[in-house]
Amino acid sequence: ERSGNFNFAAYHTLEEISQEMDNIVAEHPGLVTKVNIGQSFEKRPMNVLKFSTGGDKPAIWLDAGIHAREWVTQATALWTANKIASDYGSDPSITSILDTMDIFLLPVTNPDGYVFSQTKNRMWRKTRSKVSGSVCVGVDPNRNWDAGFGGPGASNNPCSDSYHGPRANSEVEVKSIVDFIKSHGRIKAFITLHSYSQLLMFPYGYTCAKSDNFDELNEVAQKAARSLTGLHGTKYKVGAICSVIYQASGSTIDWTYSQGIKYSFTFELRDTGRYGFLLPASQIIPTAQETWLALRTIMEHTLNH
Ligand code: ING
Ligand code: ZN
Repeated sequence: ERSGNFNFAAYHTLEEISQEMDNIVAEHPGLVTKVNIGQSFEKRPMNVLKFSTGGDKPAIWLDAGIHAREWVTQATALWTANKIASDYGSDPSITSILDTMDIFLLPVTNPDGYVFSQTKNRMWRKTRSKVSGSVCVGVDPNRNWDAGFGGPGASNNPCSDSYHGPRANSEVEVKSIVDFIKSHGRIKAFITLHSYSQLLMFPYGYTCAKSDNFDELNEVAQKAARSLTGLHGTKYKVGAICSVIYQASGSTIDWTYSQGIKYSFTFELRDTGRYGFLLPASQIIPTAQETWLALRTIMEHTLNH
């Protein structure tokens, strides 16, 4: 199947997503490559698309699907990959971003959970790792990072959907990203996609203290949300994780921020609860289109700072 025939307005199996990633690579040689950063608990590959015009440049990271059931995020990430690959060279914004920076895009951060949510339990959120001493399976990978690990807003009960795990980085999916980010060393922006609630957030989550560049992050995020809203009228709330939703420790962007990645953001995509995680497939493309305008705003700001 060619990328030109891929139906972005449908939810796909992990295998179909992997196949489409290969198609995007095949259709854009010299721009897109596939980088394996590790494997999941159940030994599925964690494949990242690298968009690069050559060499190793400072980079932007974008991931989706750390929570299995948030299907619009994996779908949006794949649409975005195709958008970046197709429009490089014709869209001035994408072109100037990629002339100076690389983009790394991981569409399915939690492949085991995604397969489980497709085949066994649509509402699955966590990883599928075995927890010793418990009948319950899986760890919340958005509580497993080494930033305020085990603090408020995470559970020590293995049966909870926000179980933080036995120790920071216990989840191989988290550890694989940690190792990649550390060894790369020049990630300038880190953006992670969740759903749902229509929020654009930045650090911190583990504490309600203000981050060093709070004013700058707030300004960028407000601008990004305005451009998103401009397309279809979708309204977003913007702010620090702790004030916009709740205190949550061990989450992704608190760790990336602690590593010096100043532009660390988390989206909660559509909707606000009418369909929730079961967002109709007819909303994938409009969601991806509007989200792209916000992503682009953040990337352009990163490029210019
Ligand atoms: N909500 C997020 C959660 O993990 C969140 C909210 C995002 C918390 C970023 C901390 C950091 O609870 C969903 N829907 O996953
Ligand atoms: Zn989530």
